[in-house]
Amino acid sequence: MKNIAALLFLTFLTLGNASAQRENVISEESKVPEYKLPDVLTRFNGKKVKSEKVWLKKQRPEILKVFTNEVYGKVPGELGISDVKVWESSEEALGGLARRKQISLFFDKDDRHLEVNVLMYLPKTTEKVPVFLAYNFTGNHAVFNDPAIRLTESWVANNPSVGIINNQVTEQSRASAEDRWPVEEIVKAGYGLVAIYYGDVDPDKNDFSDGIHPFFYQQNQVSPKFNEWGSIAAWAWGLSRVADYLEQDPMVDAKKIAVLGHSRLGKAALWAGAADQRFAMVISNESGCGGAALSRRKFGETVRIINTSFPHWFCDNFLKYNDNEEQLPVDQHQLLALIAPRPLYVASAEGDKWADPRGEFLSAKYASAAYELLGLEGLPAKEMPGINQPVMGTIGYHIRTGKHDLSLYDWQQYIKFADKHFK
Ligand code: GTR
Repeated sequence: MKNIAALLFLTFLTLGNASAQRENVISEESKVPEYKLPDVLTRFNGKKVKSEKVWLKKQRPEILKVFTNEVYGKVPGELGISDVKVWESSEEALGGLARRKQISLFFDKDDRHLEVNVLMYLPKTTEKVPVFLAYNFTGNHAVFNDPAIRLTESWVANNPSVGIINNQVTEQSRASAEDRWPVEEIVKAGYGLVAIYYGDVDPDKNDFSDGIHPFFYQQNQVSPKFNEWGSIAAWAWGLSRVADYLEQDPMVDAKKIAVLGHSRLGKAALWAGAADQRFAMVISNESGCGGAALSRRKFGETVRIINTSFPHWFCDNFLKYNDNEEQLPVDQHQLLALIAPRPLYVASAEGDKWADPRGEFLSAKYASAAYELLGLEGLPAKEMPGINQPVMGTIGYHIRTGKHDLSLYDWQQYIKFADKHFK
């Protein structure tokens, strides 16, 4: 029952505002316009990138700057963790299989305070463990059926069918997203799961008076400047702050953090991985437009559609590219190239046309040039692999059967990919 309710809610989220604009949406390959992608190894001044040094010192920073100013927006200042509170820890989670730890990270500036709750399940070993770090959509209590998990007190989008009323969760909300988080499999495979709720950092609504954004406002400022961060960059910033904490946690191997996200949170994971090279692995689960998918294909969700449905996700400069993707100095394969040389996994689903699976695959394929320049195998597939036939080089990719979701199958591939690169 809970699952059906959660599915209806997600369908609502996905169809939401965008449905009105879907009439002209491209959903057949034959309708994709001709397009020319910027080459990953050609600089904006036209010169070719031929060495690792030029990639690292020139091309990578230049591409990063364009994504910062034109797409996601720059973080306007610095703010570290003011305080850490440990709520509880237990050696008896999952029937004694795992450690559970719940902490809060506090951020303070002037009279503003922000609290980010972190839930961790870790394998019980004396060694530091590699972890998957991932945002969830409705709070940590939704991730796993464990009465010890604190209910989030943050604003959450209403969904009465899982007990979210007046933007507050209730006991009924517990474990409502458990299908997405195979905690036991993750822990048994030797990985920790570090779960955070994205709304702790910035509630997902077109309102810049809440979350982290106002911490950096100058006098009388009420929203970020045209080249400053939208919500995706704020969520990415939050992932980096959690990484700051993980670097101090004696149980975690902070050199092995795989940052993972589904859908809009996949966009945030990719941007976090691009902007912060401490993330040793990046996993994009069906991140689509503004994530792994190529914008110039205009297949499924387009720049105009996403900017209209979610005006708060990107920086205001990104509006210039509504129906004007060709003028974007970059495309999303260059975002993926920014992850090099670190392992990157891009996943699609057959039933998730909105996210343009082929555009996600091609993006991963064209990002490979950066990996190859650095002496690594990029994506070991020239053509799109068949359904449920994952490929794994330093870039991994799969398209699975099923709908837009984060499934056990997806996790099984991510665990294999982590085994390949972390063990
Ligand atoms: C959709 C949006 C997508 C994707 C998805 C999600 O409505 O169009 O870009 O982010 O939401 O996050 O579930």
